[in-house]
Amino acid sequence: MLTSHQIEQYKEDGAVIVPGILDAATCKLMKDVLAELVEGSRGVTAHTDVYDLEPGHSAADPRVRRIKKPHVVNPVFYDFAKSKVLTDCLRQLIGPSGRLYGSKLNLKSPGYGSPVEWHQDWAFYPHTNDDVLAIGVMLDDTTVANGAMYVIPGTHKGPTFDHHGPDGYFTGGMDAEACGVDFSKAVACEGPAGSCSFHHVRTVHGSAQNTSNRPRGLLLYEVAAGDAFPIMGLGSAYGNYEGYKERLLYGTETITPRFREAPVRLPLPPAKNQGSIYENQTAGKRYFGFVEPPSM
Ligand SMILES: O=C(O)CCC(=O)C(=O)O
Repeated sequence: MLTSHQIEQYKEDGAVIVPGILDAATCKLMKDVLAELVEGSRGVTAHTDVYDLEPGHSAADPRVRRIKKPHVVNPVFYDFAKSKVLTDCLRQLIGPSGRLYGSKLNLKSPGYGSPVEWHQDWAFYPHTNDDVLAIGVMLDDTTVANGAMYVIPGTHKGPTFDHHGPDGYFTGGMDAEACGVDFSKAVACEGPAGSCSFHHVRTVHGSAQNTSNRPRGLLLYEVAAGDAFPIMGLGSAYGNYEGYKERLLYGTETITPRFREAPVRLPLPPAKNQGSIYENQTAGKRYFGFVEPPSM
């Protein structure tokens, strides 16, 4: 359970970091599964439904940027999303029911793990109300050096920023110069392995390249209140209504969405570079530096 101080911080800042949520045994299991998955990526040469690859990936030197939908790939990831320790926290932050909209496991390998440009998740998946958040489960000790995610406190109460390029297409990234956000206020979500960050769906966030010699694994669960309905429809996240119902993590199902006003910009026309946020953002401007990794 979260303390009243932690709940207050989430409401005020749009993010809170809570240590000690993922137990060491489950963390090890997840990392073992992850190591096997990375090993398996030697057999692929392009992005797949499971792998998003770093530039320079090869069979000899496998470089995975993201495991897509880990909750589908191995039950250890779905089971933890449904665990009491997480759903107790979710109840306190988004209310009496919650649904897993999606999951992803972003790896930042030592030396080259890619940055993620500033964005709001809300720009990708607006809902009928904004009781929607992402949980970042830290699988490694996480600091600025190995690419901790940054959040800009208070931005969840402000506008929904433009995530489109000059040609009008969605890029999934903000123009850091034009948007007027004060990035000097960024707070790094640091913590020992097993810590979780909870960030509001409208909170501006991003992260730099990992230039350290330590990995940074961040398992992200995107969770919407059970009565927050995705404005873009069920298709891309759930497939269909059966899939939608199956992803209720806790609470009671409803077909009565709750509406609460929040500024929305649709992610349309869709990004020219499809596949993942990394691909979408290649069409936009860069804020975080990126040093091309040496290939083997
Ligand atoms: O991996 C990170 O540091 C940030 C991830 C993120 O914001 C995303 O994948 O949408």
